[in-house]
Amino acid sequence: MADIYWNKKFETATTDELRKHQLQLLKEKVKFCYENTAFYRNRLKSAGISPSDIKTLEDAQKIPFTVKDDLRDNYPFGMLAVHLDNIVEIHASSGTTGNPIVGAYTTNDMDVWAELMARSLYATGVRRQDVIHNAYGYGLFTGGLGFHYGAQKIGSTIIPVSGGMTQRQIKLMKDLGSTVLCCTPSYAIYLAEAMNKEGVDPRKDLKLKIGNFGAEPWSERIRERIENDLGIEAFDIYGLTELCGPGVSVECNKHNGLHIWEDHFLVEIIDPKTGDVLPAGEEGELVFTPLTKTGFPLLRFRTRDISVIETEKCDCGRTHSRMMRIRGRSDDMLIIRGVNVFPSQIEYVIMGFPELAAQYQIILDRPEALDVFTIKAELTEQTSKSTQEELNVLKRRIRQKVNNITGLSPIIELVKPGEIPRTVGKAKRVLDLRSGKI
Ligand code: DLL
Repeated sequence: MADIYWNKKFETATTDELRKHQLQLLKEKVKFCYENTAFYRNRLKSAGISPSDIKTLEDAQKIPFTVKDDLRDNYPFGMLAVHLDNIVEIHASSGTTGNPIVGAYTTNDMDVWAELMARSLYATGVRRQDVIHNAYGYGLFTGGLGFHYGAQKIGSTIIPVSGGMTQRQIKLMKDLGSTVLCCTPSYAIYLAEAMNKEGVDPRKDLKLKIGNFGAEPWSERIRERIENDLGIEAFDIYGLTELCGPGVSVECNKHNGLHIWEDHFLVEIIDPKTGDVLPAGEEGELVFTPLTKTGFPLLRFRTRDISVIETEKCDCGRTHSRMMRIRGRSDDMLIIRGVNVFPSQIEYVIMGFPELAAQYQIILDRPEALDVFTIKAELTEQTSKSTQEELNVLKRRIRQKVNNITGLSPIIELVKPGEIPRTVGKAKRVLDLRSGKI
């Protein structure tokens, strides 16, 4: 049993031990932020809080939230708590608008990140003897190097293939005997399609057994497709540049949520509208306070990611709280003719149709007063040979299913296999052409 944990002491600590440990770190972190960053000193002062006011974990709720715009406004180094000389690596995520979000790491931050990635990979069954095909992008994006550092800490063999050149990726997986695939879930689907086209049977021709997928929302149905098409067990892994990159939480082989490494992160779930803290089991926005970060510390960082926290112990023996699969981002939520729709709801419907491939796009436009909502979905090779009448029936069934979930009746456009552009990194599923129109 001990063999399933990378760090048994922390992964199975009692809740009491964990909370005590968190409180100690929280007190130190608030004091550290207050003393070392003008940003937090001002924030805490204007909220009338001094570090000595933090006496319990609940006292964290007195601290104002930090939001993405705070990071953008203080770009690039305004929130550093150490001299730049102590920063040994910098990553960034592009975001959608304005300045990128920068993650700056001290040596200590790098050690913690590698430890958490090793712990995460280990929880999914990765061991020293594994060969890891790492198709996350290397560079400013935290995916490539985050997995790299974790794999090296375990002592596995890492293939830093990065994104792109899909045919070569398949050849390398075959020739080098890769046992673990790490990439975005949308790229895993793309790889599976490409293998199919080239006549490569992953079950016969490859040694893959584990997949570590994250960096974008994906659904249970995508998991089923990936597991089925690649013959592997697929794990969900979560993280963000602001906190370290991947390695904040991961699924174990029970697949009932992602264990948040609570000895390094204090997690809260809030109502995104009111900011009120919600109890376990309720859906809301994830808020994290990294407890061990030193270069770029954050207090109560609002992620905009929507999830649910469960606190009861998992059958794997790990005691840390679990976050359920990310439902979407609060800023991803689409308002279509006044109705709130998450792209994940559409994905759920599309993935339920075996007649469709796993590629789709949501297109929103407003040529006149009303929103026009179109779902473009790709047919499989087989169904692309259907008659127009069969396709019309299929369209009606898809429209009905979307209507059952959202109350909206989109235009369904069915396109030939391969017509929707593929991405090697995060998928772009929504095309919103409405901005600036009426
Ligand atoms: O995407 C870090 C990462 C790399 C995680 C590789 C997992 C694997 P950012 O580019 O800063 O960092 O984007 C972070 O991506 O706030 C979520 O909205 C989304 N995201 C990350 N992991 C998941 C996941 C990396 N497992 C943003 N499920 C986050 C759903 C995810 N969304």
